Amino acid sequence: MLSFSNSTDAWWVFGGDDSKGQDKVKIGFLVKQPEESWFQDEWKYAQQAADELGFELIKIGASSGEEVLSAIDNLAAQGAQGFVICTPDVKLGPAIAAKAKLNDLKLISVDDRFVGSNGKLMEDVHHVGISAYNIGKLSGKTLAEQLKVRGWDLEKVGYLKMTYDQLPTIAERTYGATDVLLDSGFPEANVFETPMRTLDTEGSFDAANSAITKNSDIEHWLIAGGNDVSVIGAVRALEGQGFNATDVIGVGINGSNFAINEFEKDEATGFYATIKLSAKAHGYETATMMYNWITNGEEPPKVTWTSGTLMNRANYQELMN
Ligand code: FCA
Repeated sequence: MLSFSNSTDAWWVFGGDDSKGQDKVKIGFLVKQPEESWFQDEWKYAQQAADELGFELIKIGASSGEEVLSAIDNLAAQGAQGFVICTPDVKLGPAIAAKAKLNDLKLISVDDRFVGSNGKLMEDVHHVGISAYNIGKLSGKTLAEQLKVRGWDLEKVGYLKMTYDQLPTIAERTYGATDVLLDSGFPEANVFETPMRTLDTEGSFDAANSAITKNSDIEHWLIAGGNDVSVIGAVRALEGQGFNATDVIGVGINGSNFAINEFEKDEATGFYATIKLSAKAHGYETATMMYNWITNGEEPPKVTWTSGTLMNRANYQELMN
């Protein structure tokens, strides 16, 4: 019993079972930076799970504590049974967990693990995250190998370590990269700690700009950061000061559209490679875990760690799907 409405270009279903709509499983998926392509990918894959399993996915961008807490109330009011969240601030963990409990909503954190009021990770909240230190090491290994290929005089090479230490998963990534680079013989004196005020391209651009200006004797640059935007901003800052692909090796993490855009440019940029993470595991699988938990009482593992793969101009097309 379907009728088509020309005016809205939509299909309307009549005579359906009303109670069905109410019984439908509803799952929220909250992300801290909806403008970042990583989170758009997570949503895309979560939606794929929703379409396959027949639940309703409620996507919410929440970039402050206030937004997160009111979104949780809102989900409860809409009759959702659970949500997956990448929080805008890991210290909101206790407040988010309390609000979820109060509203009888199941909770899985993704990407950024909650930190309790005692400063420790909240291990009782189910979590899916990346093996941050190991992924950072892969980024450092890539930098070290490419540095050898270039054969630069190490005295003239600066390393922009783009940091954002308030987020543990990001800190572990940059530490992993730096440890491998130093182990490979890179001089400690040429490591430039470059703290970003915000975890986005602008934050990276601003932080890198001041580091580059202060070190005008440097001729070649390496860049590592916790994610792609942390490296892309620095690549743009270096371009602005006359350094291009021949003198810059930047390695990001995420491997979503921001990185692909770099690889698709006709001319190579200083964004040499990225470590591609599995947005599918973080979107499709977290949403599926939540669905199985709600519908079959199947509790997900307390913690799941995912890995990454090196992606560059040579293999990105193959790895895209
Ligand atoms: C954090 C970062 C994202 C992504 C994710 C796996 O949330 O901010 O860019 O790397 O971890």
